[in-house]
Formats: sequence, structure tokens, C-alpha cells
Amino acid sequence: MDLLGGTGGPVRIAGRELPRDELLGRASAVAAEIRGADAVAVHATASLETVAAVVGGLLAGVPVVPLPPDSGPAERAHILGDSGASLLLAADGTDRADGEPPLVPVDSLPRNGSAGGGDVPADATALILYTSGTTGAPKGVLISRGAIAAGLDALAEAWAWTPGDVLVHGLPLFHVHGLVLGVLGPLRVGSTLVHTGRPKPELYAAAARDDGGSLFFGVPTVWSRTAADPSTAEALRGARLLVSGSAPLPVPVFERLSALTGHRPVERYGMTETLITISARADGDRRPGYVGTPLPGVETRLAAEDGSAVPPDGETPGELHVRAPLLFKGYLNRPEATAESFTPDGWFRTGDIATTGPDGWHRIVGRASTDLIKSGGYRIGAGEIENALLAHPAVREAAVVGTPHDDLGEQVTAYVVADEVGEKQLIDFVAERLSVHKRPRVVHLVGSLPRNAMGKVVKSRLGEL
Ligand code: MCA
Ligand code: AMP
Repeated sequence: MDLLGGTGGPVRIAGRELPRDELLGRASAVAAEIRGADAVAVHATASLETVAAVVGGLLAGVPVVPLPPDSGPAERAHILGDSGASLLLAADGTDRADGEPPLVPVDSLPRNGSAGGGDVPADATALILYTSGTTGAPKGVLISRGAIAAGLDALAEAWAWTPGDVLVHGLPLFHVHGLVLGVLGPLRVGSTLVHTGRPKPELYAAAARDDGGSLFFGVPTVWSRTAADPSTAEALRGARLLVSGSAPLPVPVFERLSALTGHRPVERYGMTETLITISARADGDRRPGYVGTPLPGVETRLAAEDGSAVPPDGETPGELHVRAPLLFKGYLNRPEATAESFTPDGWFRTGDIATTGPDGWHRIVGRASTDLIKSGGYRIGAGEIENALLAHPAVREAAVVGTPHDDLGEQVTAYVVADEVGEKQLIDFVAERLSVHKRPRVVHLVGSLPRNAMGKVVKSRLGEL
């Protein structure tokens, strides 16, 4: 199946630009180099090399595993080992640790590859995205070409996204938001992409002024920083659509952004496992605190803790279940985890608590587990951070939770029982082993952790310490 359109506007990333045909030429060279591999890893910096590498994987029909470029050795080794990636795609000269797969220098390959990838079936895995669960190391989410195509077409319809749009964002290229929506989206739709390198409000404002930016993607932290800077926000008045997702957009940020930019932002909801399932529409209402209605092809329902149906009365919360052609194929190497994430009658359990109104509008009101933290739009598993802290020789016990944070939504907060070690040392210790964004922002050194009669840490009582 053809996942990407053959024509369209240029791709610019952090100031470097390639016309569409040149980008496809580079991607074809990558495809020729990797054809036949079981999976390839991409050192996913915000760069044209990352885009050429990912598109090369798609052309060759080889699953692509984006590696967060700041991930420390433990996380990187886990992703490379678990995914079985046999090649590492990166710009020439990128550092590679001993034992890592051989490097394919995507920017210095001979340009004689043919773009034809043959007819890759829709159920073939396009991407393996690593994402955190409540416990243990991140799991590889298998995303098919068909899911990406269906997910992007549903968004194009809902947002009236056309080749005439200039998409602007600066999100990381190793998650669904920045990579699937933010890179494969414009490549499929045919619109121009201006990636600002980092998701900074002043860079979004410059792209609105200088590049005709029409469609803007951000996580709530980006919109909250934009709303706090009136001249920057006002530069977005000429845009067509501002879209927020990956975490809840606070109502005051919605209101302030609307007042400053003249645009009521479109909020949408999704997960790595499901892609985007619910959204407000370009031609419809946008309500602060609500994520919209299900996209075409998506069915939703709410379930009480005992599994019984929750009425769509706009008030009663229940766990959100979804069913759609854009769901993932499963977690790599983890059949039990895959099975557990579906109900016996085949609905995906999101773990998010929602309400639904009779008009189909959904509101996300919380999460079933306190062990998944959303900080700056990044999903972070408490268990992974606890294990990283426990690897420090001075740490005896550790418990990690998300605590409210004005800028990030939630921040990673750790309670640690340890001998002779400082908070900063522990923060740096995690930052060196895992992706830097997973580091605790706050560490409380405490004498003991609150436990119940079974010896399990009672996280709801950590705040009392
Ligand atoms: C700080 N730094 C450190 C340390 N502390 N480096 C080493 N050791 C330390 N102890 C450095 C970092 O490397 C970085 O450097 C700088 O300090 C700041 O880092 P960071 O914490 O990342 O910055 P921030 O400003 O706090 O980040 C806010 C952010 C970011 C920009 C909004 O959180 C972000 O990009 N979020 C997007 C997440 C996302 O895309 N999620 C989508 C998931 P330097 O500046 O040099 O880099 S997909 C999803 O959720 C679904 C499908 C959906 O619905 O979309
Ligand atoms: P990830 O797998 O990183 O994509 O994280 C998915 C999670 O992000 C979901 O399960 C939600 O908890 C959260 N999320 C995404 N979009 C929204 C939104 N618009 N409002 C509230 N939570 C969101």
C-alpha cells in the first residue's frame, strides 16, 4: 500500500530544507541499503536525516525503531536489544557504543537506490515505538502501515488538512505526536512541513510570520508557554488551526490562547497504542476541557470498574475503551501484556478515565493508575524511574509519583530512602541512564516510605511525608 504521497511541499527541519523529490531520493538510497533487514533503529534527532531514515524504512517495508537521541545507555540498550534492530541509521559520524548495530550513514549514501519498495501489505509493521507502562522497561508498540494511513486520513478529514497547509511544530521525532502526525502527516497529505527544531513559542511565532504557517501542533506545555507571552501568541492570529494534544490542555490556557490568538484551539486525544481517536473538528465546536468526538471509524465506550457499561450522561466517569482500525498490532515480545490490554470482547483499555455526553463529546478526567505520569506531554512510567533510582548503590527504597506542575502538567517526583547521597546526584544519575526528560525534577530524601499491612508502598500517602 502507498503510505506516503509522491508529491507535496518541502520539508524544513531546524532551518535546513529539502524539496519533496530530493527527500524521497535520499529515502530511496536508505531503502536500498536496508532492504531485507528485520528492523532498523533510527537515532531520532530533529533532523532531515531522521526523516530520510524513517521514510527509507517505510519504502523498504522494514520496521523502524526511533531511538530518543538523549536516551542514556540503559534505555538505549533495552530498545536496541528488545527490538532486534540490526542496523543503526544516523547522520555520518554519529557516536555508536560498542556492541550496537552497524551504522548506516543516511546523509552519505550513494543515490542509485530505486524508490520502489514493492507492494508492502497494510498489516506490515511500519514503526516500533517504545513507550512506558506502569512497571518495568518500556514496551515496543507495533504500529502497522494501515493504522497510520487510517489515522492520518481521519485527522485530515477532521481538521480539513490539505496540501495547501503549512504545518509548523517542533516536537520530538520519536513519538506519535511529532513523528506520525508531525512528519508522516504532511508527507501523506502533501502539505509543507516547517519543523522548528525545538517546540519554542518564539520559533512558532517566527514560522507564522515568515513561512505562512497555517496548522500548528503543540503539547499543552508549549501552549501554556505561548499563552504566557502575548506578543508571541498574537503572531499566531493568521494561522488556520492550533491543535493541542498528548496531555490535558488546562482550561485557563485554552481561554487565554483563544483571547490572544483569536483561535479556539482544537484539542485531540490519543495514545501510542491507538493513534489519535478523539478530536474536535475544524468545522465544529471546540470546548475547553473536552477532547471532542470520536474520529471517523472509531468507536468508544465507558466501563465501570466491574466492567459494566457506564451511561453517556456527561457526568459518570468510566474507563475509556476504544475499537478502531487504527489500533496497534500488539506489544513486541509481550503477548501477555497485549492480551491484558484488551477486554475479552476485543476493546482496547486505554487506562484513561473519561465521561461522554449524549452528544458524543468526551472529557478525560484522569487515569486509572497513578503509576503513569504525563510530564510535558511525555508518558513516563513510575516503575522505570524507581528501578533506575534503585540501581544507585546508596538507594535503599524509592517511590515515584507525578505531582502537579504549572508548566509541565505533572512533574516526576521521587521519594527516596538512601544513605549519604544528594538530591541532585540522584537526578543526574537517572538523567544519565534514561532519557533526560524522564529524570525526577524533585527528589525528597525520607527516612521511610509509607507501607500497608502487605508491605506495599501506599503512594497516596507520600505527600504527607
Ligand atoms: C536538564 N537537562 C539535563 C539535565 N537536566 N541534561 C542532563 N542532565 C540533567 N540532569 C537538559 C536537557 O537535556 C535539555 O537540553 C534541557 O536541559 C531541558 O530539557 P527538558 O526537560 O526536555 O526541557 P523542557 O523545557 O522542560 O521540556 C518541555 C517540552 C518537552 C519542550 C514541552 O517536554 C517536550 O518536548 N515534550 C513533548 C513530548 C511529546 O512529544 N509527547 C508526545 C507523546 P537541550 O535543551 O539541549 O535539549 S505521543 C502522545 O502522547 C500521543 C499519541 C498523543 O496524544 O500525542
Ligand atoms: P502516549 O502513549 O505518550 O501517547 O500517552 C497517551 C496518554 O496521553 C493517554 O493515555 C492520555 O492519558 C494522555 N493524553 C493524550 N492526549 C490527551 C488529551 N488531549 N487530554 C488528556 N490526556 C491526553
